[in-house]
Amino acid sequence: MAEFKSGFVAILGRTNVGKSTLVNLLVGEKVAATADKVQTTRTAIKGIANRENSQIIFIDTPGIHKPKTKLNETMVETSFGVINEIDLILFVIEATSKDIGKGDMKILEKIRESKKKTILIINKIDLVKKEELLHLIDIYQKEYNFEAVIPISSLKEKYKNIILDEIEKNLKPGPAYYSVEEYTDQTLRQLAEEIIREKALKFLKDEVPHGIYVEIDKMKFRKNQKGENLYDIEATIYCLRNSHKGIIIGKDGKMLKAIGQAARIDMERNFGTKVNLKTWVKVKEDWQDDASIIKKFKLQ
Ligand SMILES: Nc1nc2c(ncn2[C@@H]2O[C@H](COP(=O)(O)OP(=O)(O)OP(=O)(O)O)[C@@H](O)[C@H]2O)c(=O)[nH]1
Ligand SMILES: [Mg+2]
Repeated sequence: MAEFKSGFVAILGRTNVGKSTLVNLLVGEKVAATADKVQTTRTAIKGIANRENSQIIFIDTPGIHKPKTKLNETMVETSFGVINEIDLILFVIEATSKDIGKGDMKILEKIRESKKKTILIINKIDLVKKEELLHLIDIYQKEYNFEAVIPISSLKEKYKNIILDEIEKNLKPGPAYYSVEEYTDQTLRQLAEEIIREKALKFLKDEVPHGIYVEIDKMKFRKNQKGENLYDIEATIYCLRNSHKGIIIGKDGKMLKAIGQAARIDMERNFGTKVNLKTWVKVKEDWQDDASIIKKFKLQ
């Protein structure tokens, strides 16, 4: 029988290239929020893939970008901090890139410094022609000795095992660090926060979603009248300005209702229970520079 393997794998890349979408695909569960907006992921999140002969622990990281607030700085520090703790890197780039931009160059430098084994993932190949892809592969292969270069689309299930097999090849024998029933290190509270924030990102536009964070004020388990498992959850969505608060609540409370409903559906699927969700919106100016709040985004 093949020897059991395990290892920690960091997913690194610029913001919005599809890192969290990829982690969710590889794990087979939704562990990280995804959105068509930049800076969706705010801290390192673990997702676990349990296979017959291996356990792979993925660490999704905030996308690399130019920091403007303390929160942004912390996010980028967290991403690069993860490199020291892992066995393998998945460096995710976008197939639509014509060249190696500043952000990707910075990531390449950090990878070179670390000398870690790295697999280059070229994501979103559905958006380009094959010739463009070959050029990109060529220029990246000149920069680093990658263990493999895999062009994929994170939206397609068929790439899942191709990537997992390649990762498994590059791991060393080791034990399962987590119970095989687990697929993330996040608590239910953290998952609930992430799900609400994802829905807010989905429904809100412009700068509003970037200025929010979610806190679960209460999460209590009980049986309902039908004897079903149920969580009563109360959450607050914090935002930067009064005008944002109005937008998040929406006309006649419609926006907040839509966010809450979509979040509840996801939570019920994720938790396997009924969910009774109540949400509030509060203003907290400058929280993105408040050390006591952003400490929760730091690498633990
Ligand atoms: N067309 C296409 N879109 C994709 C693909 N993979 C991801 N996306 C989309 O790209 C957007 C960003 O995806 P995320 O997974 O949130 O990106 P991320 O790299 O985690 O972003 P940050 O957390 O901000 O760093 C979402 O709208 C995804 O649906 C792909 O293969 N093809
Ligand atoms: Mg992400």
